[in-house]
Amino acid sequence: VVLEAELREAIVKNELQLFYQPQINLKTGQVEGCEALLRWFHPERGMISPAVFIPIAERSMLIEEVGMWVVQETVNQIRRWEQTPLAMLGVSANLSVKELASGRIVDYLADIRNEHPGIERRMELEITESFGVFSDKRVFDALESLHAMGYQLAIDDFGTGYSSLSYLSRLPIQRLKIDRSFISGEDACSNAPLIETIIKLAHTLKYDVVAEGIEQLEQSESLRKLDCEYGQGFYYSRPIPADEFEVWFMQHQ
Ligand code: G
Ligand code: G
Ligand code: NA
Ligand code: MN
Repeated sequence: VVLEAELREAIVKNELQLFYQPQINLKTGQVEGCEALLRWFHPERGMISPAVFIPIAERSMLIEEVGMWVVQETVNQIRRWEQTPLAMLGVSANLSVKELASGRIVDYLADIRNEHPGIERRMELEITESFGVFSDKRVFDALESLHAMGYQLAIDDFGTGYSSLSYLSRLPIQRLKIDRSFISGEDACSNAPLIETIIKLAHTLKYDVVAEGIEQLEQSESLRKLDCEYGQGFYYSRPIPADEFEVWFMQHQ
């Protein structure tokens, strides 16, 4: 309860910040996008992970405030990168299914698109797969609306949730992100046939694949051989602040 009240304050007091992690085209080695990952710099407790405070925000409508802040800041960053070499990057923001179910974020993203024409082609929205969420009609309708507006949609942490194949094939999405536990987890080696199957499944459904959690060159090479389109992970870069990301980007080119 304390943390929830403090989080509400944190938005106003500017304690939230987005970090960015590059997404690499595995065929060309080029950076084609980045994922925005939320950080909370608490004046006394230091940096708090979204893994800690997002679940707290999700227990109340506070998640809507957080989500709208994330969307606005992602747009601001895209605009700041206009007229720079980073202008071609797609930027992914994470959205909680709790927000999609309430629908307010959908209206917000409609307004954003009116205010910033074309922004929907630069912005991708990542939604984490979790038990049964895509069978919730409100969530499905929200995804349909965002898709109709032209936003790119991705299912995050794929393989750890339980989305049924029948729903998966009907989602208006463009990408699946394979959860990092398959790539860099303890069982990563024995997972190779599973990863291959996930990639084939995604391609059958006409979705692109992003592999998360790439920590070694060999992992990126085996994924490329399996026709995985994109990769993300500590091997390329950890999530870093925008200014550091710009430096990293210029050196990577
Ligand atoms: O960056 P990493 O530890 O730091 O992220 C931890 C978890 O928090 C991940 O599951 C990630 O998807 C989630 N997360 C990161 N940023 C955001 C965000 O802006 N919104 C939501 N809803 N989740 C986020
Ligand atoms: O749930 P989501 O996929 O959005 O979470 C991203 C999380 O994964 C962040 O916490 C980010 O810091 C973390 N992450 C990104 N790349 C790697 C990696 O190569 N290895 C590990 N262990 N974690 C990673
Ligand atoms: Na994500
Ligand atoms: Mn993920």
